[in-house]
Formats: sequence, structure tokens, C-alpha cells
Amino acid sequence: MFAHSCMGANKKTGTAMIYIFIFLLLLPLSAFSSAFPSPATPISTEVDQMYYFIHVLSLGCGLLIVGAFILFAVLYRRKNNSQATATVHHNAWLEWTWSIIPFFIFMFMFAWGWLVYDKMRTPYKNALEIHVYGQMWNWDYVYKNGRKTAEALYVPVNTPVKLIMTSRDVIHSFYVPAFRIKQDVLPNRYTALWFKATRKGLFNIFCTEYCGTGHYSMLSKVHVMSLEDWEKWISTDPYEGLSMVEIGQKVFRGRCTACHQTTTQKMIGPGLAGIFGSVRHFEEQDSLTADENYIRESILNPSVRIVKDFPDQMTPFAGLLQEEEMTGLVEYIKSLKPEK
Ligand code: HEC
Ligand SMILES: [Cu+2]
Repeated sequence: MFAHSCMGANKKTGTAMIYIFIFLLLLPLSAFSSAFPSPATPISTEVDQMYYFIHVLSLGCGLLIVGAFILFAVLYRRKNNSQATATVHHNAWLEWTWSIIPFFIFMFMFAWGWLVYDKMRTPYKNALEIHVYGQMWNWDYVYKNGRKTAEALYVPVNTPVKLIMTSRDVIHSFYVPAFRIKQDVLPNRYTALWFKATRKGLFNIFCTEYCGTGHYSMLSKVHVMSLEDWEKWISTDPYEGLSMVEIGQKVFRGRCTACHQTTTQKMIGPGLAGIFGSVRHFEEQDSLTADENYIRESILNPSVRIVKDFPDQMTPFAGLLQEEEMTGLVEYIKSLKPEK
């Protein structure tokens, strides 16, 4: 009996210490929330305001609860072993109060959250529509006039844009931190997102659904331009005035860098410098000297020959490239020389 009550008191102070410790540990974390990329859409400002409200409120409540906890632990602790343990009954007034106040706080957060969410999810009727395709491990974009891009999503500033998204393989998730918008992208189905960028510039796009080995490199950018620039951009030939190698480089940056380096360094796929004209070895134990046809086949139907010691994981590009992009890639890969 004696020893038991002693242990109880120790346990209490022990728990209190743990709480205080965790609390002190978490407190500075709140300062890092200002490390978010600065808002670039009206909705991101609203999301932030709500986030900070909930954050500060939780911090306040946390302080209040832990503060009371410590205060009571000190004031009402059992001072010696002859002291009888207090018999505490319920207190209806107190219990109603601590139920009703949080209820209203939660309902307020719910209503606010709902309003912001509704605004975030309901696209403008006449938004500019762009189709987005996700695949292991890059994004590509198709505009209404048939123009395609893979190195970035190009949009005009101050214009509502609706993205109609689908995946060519597994589940991906389209996330633009500076816009505070995110949506899963699924095969055999369309999902949508909309935004209105209020600042010109480049903004990061991440895939936030773990989608395989190359998930980390499934990166892209939103390129926000002035409306005049965008209108000029959308109606010009993307490859006008570029040499074959330059066209190839542009396509490569958009669609191949998730898996290939332009050096001899391997990533998910082999480094491509110096492969042209060299002997390639395959899983099937055969080999050949890489020529234009081999490069072309490697890009369009990569599963025909699997490079030795590499997985059969390359996206087949058959149907995804225009002829000038194909020839551009062949010439670009031919131009990649191993660094001396
Ligand atoms: C999802 C990752 C991935 C992407 C994206 C990708 N590749 Fe590959 N690539 C691979 C892998 C893995 C191999 C090796 C296995 C094989 O042969 O299929 C490979 C092999 C190759 C080879 C043969 C290399 C050799 O050593 O003989 C060429 C050429 C090539 N890729 C070009 C490209 C080009 C050009 C693009 C962009 C249009 C591209 N790849 C996009 C993963 C990728
Ligand atoms: Cu992904």
C-alpha cells in the first residue's frame, strides 16, 4: 500500500515531465510554417489564413491545457503519505463548458474550411482548359489547339485555368505548393483542378503519390506568363529556328531527364553519353552496335531490347512524339560525348 502510492506520485511527475518535454520540443516547429513558398493564387492566401488560424488556436489550447496540467500537478499534488486522496466528483457546469466551447470552435473551423474548399474545387465556367497526363515519371500537357509541352505547363497570369488530368499508368498526384492545390491523377478516369495565378514566374510541380523508383524525379514547372506573351507563345511553332540537336535537347529535358543523364552516369536508365556507335549488351545475352535505328527503337519500343543490368522500366514513347521530335532526339543523343 505504502510503496504503491509512492510509485503513483512518481509516475505522475514522470508523465508531466514527458509532456513538458514533448511540448518544448514541438514549440519551435511552429516557426517553420513561414517556410511555405509565398502564395501565388488567391486561394493560397485563404488556405494560409485558415492554416495559421488553426495553428495558433491549437498552440493556444495546447499551452492552456499543458499549463493547467502543470499548475494542478504542482498545487494539488499529494504532499505526504498520510494525506488522504481527494474524492473528486463530476462538475456539470465545467463539463458542459469544456464541451460546448470546443464544439463551436470546431464548427467554425469546419464552416470556414468548407467555404474555402468549395471555392478551391469549383472551377470557373469559362476557364482556360489544359489536359495533363501523368506517367512514370513525368508530366505532359496538351493545349486546346493541339500544342504539346513536357518541359513546363505554360499558362497566362490572372486567368482561371482548369486542368483536366489523367494517368497513362499508375496513380500520381499533381501538386503545386505555391498555389496550394493538389489532386490525385488516376488511370482510366479524369480528375480536375483549377487555379488563377496572380504572379508571373516559375513554380514547382511535384508528384505527391509514391509511384515507383523514379517518383522523386517526377518534377515539373508551371510557367506563368503575361497574357500577350502566352497568346504569342501558343500560336507559334515551338521548334521554329531550332536545329535538330536543339529540338532534341528541348524534348529530352521535358521527357527523359527523370531517368537519364546526359553523361555516362547511370540513373534509372543508362547515362546516354557516348552510347551512339558503341556496342550495347542486352539481357538476352546478345549485343549490337548502336546506330540510328537502335536509338529510335529504344525510344519508341524500349521493351524490345533491355539493356543489360537495367530494369524494363522505360516509358514506351510510340505515339507520344512527333517525327521532328524523334529525329531531334536521335541527333541529340548522337551529339552526347562522354566527358574526358
Ligand atoms: C521511366 C524512366 C525512363 C524514361 C522517362 C526514359 N527512359 Fe530511356 N531507358 C530507361 C531504362 C530503365 C533503360 C534501360 C532498359 C531498356 O533498355 O529498356 C532505358 C534505355 C534507353 C536507351 C538505350 C540505352 C543504352 O544504353 O543502350 C535509350 C537510347 C533511351 N533509353 C533513350 C530515352 C529517351 C530519348 C527518353 C526520353 C524521350 C527516355 N529514354 C526516357 C528508362 C527511361
Ligand atoms: Cu508520380
